[in-house]
Amino acid sequence: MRHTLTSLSMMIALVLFAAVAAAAAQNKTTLPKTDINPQQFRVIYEWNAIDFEWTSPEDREAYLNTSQYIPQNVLISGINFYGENLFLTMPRMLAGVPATLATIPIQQVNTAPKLKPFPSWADNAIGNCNALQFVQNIEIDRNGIMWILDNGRVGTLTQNPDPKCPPSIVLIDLKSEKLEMERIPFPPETVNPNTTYLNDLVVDNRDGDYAYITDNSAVDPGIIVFRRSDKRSWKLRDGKSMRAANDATFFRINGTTVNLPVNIDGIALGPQYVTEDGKVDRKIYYSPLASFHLYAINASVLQNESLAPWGDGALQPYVIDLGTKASQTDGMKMDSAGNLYYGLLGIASIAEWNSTLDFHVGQRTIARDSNYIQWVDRFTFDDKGNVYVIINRLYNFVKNQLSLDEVNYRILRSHTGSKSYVFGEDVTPVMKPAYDAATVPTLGASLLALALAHLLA
Ligand SMILES: *[C@@H]1O[C@H](CO)[C@@H](O)[C@H](O)[C@H]1NC(C)=O
Ligand SMILES: *[C@@H]1O[C@H](CO)[C@@H](O)[C@H](O)[C@H]1NC(C)=O
Ligand SMILES: *[C@@H]1O[C@H](CO)[C@@H](O)[C@H](O)[C@H]1NC(C)=O
Ligand SMILES: *[C@@H]1O[C@H](CO)[C@@H](O)[C@H](O)[C@H]1NC(C)=O
Ligand SMILES: *[C@@H]1O[C@H](CO)[C@@H](O)[C@H](O)[C@H]1NC(C)=O
Ligand SMILES: *[C@@H]1O[C@H](CO)[C@@H](O)[C@H](O)[C@H]1NC(C)=O
Ligand SMILES: CC(=O)N[C@H]1CO[C@H](CO)[C@@H](O)[C@@H]1O
Repeated sequence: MRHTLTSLSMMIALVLFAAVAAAAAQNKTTLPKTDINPQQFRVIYEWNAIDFEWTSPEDREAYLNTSQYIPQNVLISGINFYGENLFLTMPRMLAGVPATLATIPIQQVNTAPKLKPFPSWADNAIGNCNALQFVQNIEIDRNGIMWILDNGRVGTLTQNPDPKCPPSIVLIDLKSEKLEMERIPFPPETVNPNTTYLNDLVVDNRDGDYAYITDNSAVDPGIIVFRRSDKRSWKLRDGKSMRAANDATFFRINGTTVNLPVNIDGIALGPQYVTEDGKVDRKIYYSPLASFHLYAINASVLQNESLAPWGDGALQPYVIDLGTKASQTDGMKMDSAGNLYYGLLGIASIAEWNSTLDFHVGQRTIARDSNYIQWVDRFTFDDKGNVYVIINRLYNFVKNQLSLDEVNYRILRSHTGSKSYVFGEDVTPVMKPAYDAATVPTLGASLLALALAHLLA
């Protein structure tokens, strides 16, 4: 056995003071040393290759025989948490991925658990448009609704990507026994099934439930907004902040260099706040994979459907460039207090930003280790104050240089005391009267004075 419990519980010694200086040296981003509050990440699961809970051993053999299961082609990418389980996504970038969504127990039973397709094997059947085809990421909202992004198109890393089914949002009520899937296809005029790449999403449980979805399509990147109450969707574009930046497409990791000119990718949602005019708003944060910048935009702007027909540039007046990071980032996640967790791919690090502080000074590296932190893909929180991180060596996967003799996938965990942004506090708008409030007291007072004057007369 490669994986002993000793190696499992071994702490990664990766708290860094030196890394902060190194990160700062890469750019002008200053990370204040005094702010460092080290968090320790542990490896809780690790796999050389992903295997599944099969109906029978013959089933596994049949899948292997027919190349419906090719172990080196199964990459874990997304992660989420609900109840007793972690949910993992396996995007079908190559052939031989038998299921695209699966669970493992959150309670550790062994170090490399087999994945159980979710909701079932049948619900993961390729070519059946009532089943899941290509899932890169999911979100689970505060009401226990799972929001699944199904891109519909499989084989995205092959010569002939195949749009098997329409790109869709699939909803499952995790509180129900039956776990029925409600599939809501995107209209092709909003989301082109031949070119879209539904990458990641955040869910905003206000005013009819919104999802803000990153589409890192190579030809038409943007943010797709979906409103659950009336199932409407629209797409908003901004080339400047949503396309890959020329100076950020190369990734040098663990001796390997890859060129990934990938557009808008990670997305996060900030806490609710009251605006100057008394309304409630939130900030959406995003970054292309190939970019050193973090961008933000007000949710109220994305909710404005009438901006969609304006095309590229419509969002430009509203996009805020918060500044640069020390390296590129794939996934990111915000907690309910507005702390953003994100990876810094080129420097094998995990970083945190308290969004109440200026981005230039508020970032800090919380973990760095070139052996264990090899491509931070996605994050999630559980209900006990832990943050989980998927590490998947994506650079090896896309270069087809995976070795099944090594650990390729890990899940790290750290106790931070935080919970997901979906459980953030609800704030109420400040009610303001329709008339000019400032003049009313004056008017009232003078009327009263007038009345008194009459009484006294
Ligand atoms: C460093 O920061 C400058 C100014 O913010 C920015 O123009 C540049 O692209 C950044 N470069 C890197 C490598 O982060
Ligand atoms: C898989 O292939 C082997 C070798 O051809 C064969 O012996 C075996 O019966 C096959 N198994 C199944 C379940 O089809
Ligand atoms: C997608 O490609 C198919 C086949 O080439 C074509 O018939 C269809 O019109 C395309 N859809 C869109 C929305 O471009
Ligand atoms: C939506 O955008 C349009 C076009 O810029 C603008 O006229 C309108 O006021 C906006 N609506 C809201 C509710 O912000
Ligand atoms: C976004 O919201 C903030 C806070 O309410 C406000 O100050 C800012 O003007 C808004 N930005 C845009 C571009 O609407
Ligand atoms: C974030 O910064 C604010 C303002 O400095 C501070 O009150 C808050 O405690 C910080 N949050 C965390 C989790 O450090
Ligand atoms: C060149 C290089 O850094 N290679 C390392 C890649 O990662 C493996 C596993 O952590 C190391 O053993 C190599 O030394």
